[in-house]
Amino acid sequence: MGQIASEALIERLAAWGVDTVFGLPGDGINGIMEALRRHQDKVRFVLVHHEEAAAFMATGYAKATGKLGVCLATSGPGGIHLLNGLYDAKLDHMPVLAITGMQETSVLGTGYQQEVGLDKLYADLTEYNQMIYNPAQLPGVVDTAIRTAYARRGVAHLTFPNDVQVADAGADPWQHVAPAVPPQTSPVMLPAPGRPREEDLQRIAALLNDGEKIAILAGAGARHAREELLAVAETLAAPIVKTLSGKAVVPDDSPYTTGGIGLLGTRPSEELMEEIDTLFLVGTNFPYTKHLPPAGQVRVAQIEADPTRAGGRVATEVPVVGDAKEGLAGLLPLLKQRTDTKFLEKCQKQMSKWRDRMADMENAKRDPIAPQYLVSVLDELAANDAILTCDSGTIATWAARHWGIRGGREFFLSGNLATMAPGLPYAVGMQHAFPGRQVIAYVGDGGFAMLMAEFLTAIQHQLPVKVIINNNNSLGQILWEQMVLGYPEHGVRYPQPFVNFAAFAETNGGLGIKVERPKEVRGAIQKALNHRGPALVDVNVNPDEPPLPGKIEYQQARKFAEAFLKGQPRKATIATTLFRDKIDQLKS
Ligand SMILES: Cc1ncc(C[n+]2csc(CCOP(=O)(O)OP(=O)(O)O)c2C)c(N)n1
Ligand SMILES: [Mg+2]
Repeated sequence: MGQIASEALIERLAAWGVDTVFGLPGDGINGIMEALRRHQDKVRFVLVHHEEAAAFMATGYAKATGKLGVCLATSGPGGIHLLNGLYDAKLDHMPVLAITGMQETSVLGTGYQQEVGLDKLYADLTEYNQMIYNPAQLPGVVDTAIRTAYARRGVAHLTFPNDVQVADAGADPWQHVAPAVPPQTSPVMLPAPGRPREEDLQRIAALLNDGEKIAILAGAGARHAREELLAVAETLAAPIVKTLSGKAVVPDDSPYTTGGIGLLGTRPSEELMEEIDTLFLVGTNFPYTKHLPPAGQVRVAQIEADPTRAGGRVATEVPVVGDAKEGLAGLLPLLKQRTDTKFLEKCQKQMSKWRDRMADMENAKRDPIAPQYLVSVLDELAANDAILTCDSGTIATWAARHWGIRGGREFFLSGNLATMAPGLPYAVGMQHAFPGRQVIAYVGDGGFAMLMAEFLTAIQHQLPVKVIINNNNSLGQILWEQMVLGYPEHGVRYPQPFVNFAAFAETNGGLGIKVERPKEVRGAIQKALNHRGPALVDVNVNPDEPPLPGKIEYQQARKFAEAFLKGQPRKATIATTLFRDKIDQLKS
């Protein structure tokens, strides 16, 4: 049996260290599937239920391992389904290779069945985007695609017409005119030198050494620089504020952090931004600049890996291009040890008050179950190196505030695309990468329902993924957003009764536990975490629990009150939550 061209693709993937491809077959990729079958000892194919999930799995795999994530979908609809997951990779700067099928070259342009110009469709998405017209392009363009995904930290796309997929490997059907063929290269990607120039480090040091009240804002780009970040914070006596994607950069119980920022952040982080004279951005492209001090109020220095993003969010006096870890290590000996620690101590005091306030909300006696209590139990019982994945929604607020990073714990969500539904597929992808680690998807009922079939993927691949559902029977986040605009909620609650996701898990061979009362929470979570296979705990939580900002502005509270006055449903139950105090304050 002679080799087919698709085998050159799979062999190149293996040479680059790819061991897993997430995808779903179709008549547009039968040749590629055959190549995967022939090389299953080198590259495993993970059969999923929805291509969007395959793209999230590849993205999650890349987020957790730093390695290339790969997904595969058929021509037309399969390629269309990949899009949302791939945009998550693009927006969070993850190296992902998407492979799609395409109609045979002989019918392209004839409006053939399922003919969708995926290369054109992906134009806005990709860093590298290429149709394979000729087997002679292989394996060279595969190398270029992978190298580009790594180098530009984004999505590369190769689309293969059916006839090219099954052509003889090495077939070279046309006369050559060009003086070169695409070369096969060494499957090695060397990251650019990460240490900033010495003169740039001197300039940052000068700026920071001049500061009185300094804060560090750290993002996902500093995830590998924990030790250096803490050492710099100690030297500068500066609190570290964390973006949501950067939650795992330093432990939440560190005396040097005031936790998150933005709507989901902490009050101390919000308040210190009003007080500082110097801001040091490390590995972050934090987009919500409304939560940062206004231009002119502070001096800003930055270490950022991507030159196109350095200095791009706020007026930055010293933007420096380089790797966070190497940059901070280089900076450390240039910094003066600050002896005045008053500002840091003030932040620490406020943080201690904030932690008490959060602990109050984790009250086990609140019934219906408080979402904060649910996460606090998960936080207490999960392993010290657990990975938590999360969806966009109120869950992100609860996780940001009540899931504690300690030890080797990690936290992942769709940072910049902020899409619903990646939590479960991320967990599946990450569990493939780390079979022995506790991987937990903490998701909303809305997001889970979108891609819930991937729980079947976990069962079928015997992945011990744990799913904890914050089931408020609504699109909770939007409900509160509508009210913050001053509008009574509309079209955001699912009709009663609450869906029973546990029954779905249980019927299909997973462990499924439905929880309705606070006293059942702890036992259920413990049982799920101890379970050797996939487990799901579906918890009915209080649907009227608002994810309040750390610091409520007068305007926000006023809009809430307006929504109440305009006929917000379920006023009474909403008002019996902690928000009641604020409404009372407004009335008086
Ligand atoms: C694909 C997608 N659709 C819609 C939205 C807008 N959106 C953001 S959060 C949210 C509600 C999510 O509901 P659920 O998963 O149940 O979480 P909850 O907010 O209730 O905790 C919606 C609709 C989005 N971010 N992504
Ligand atoms: Mg919900």
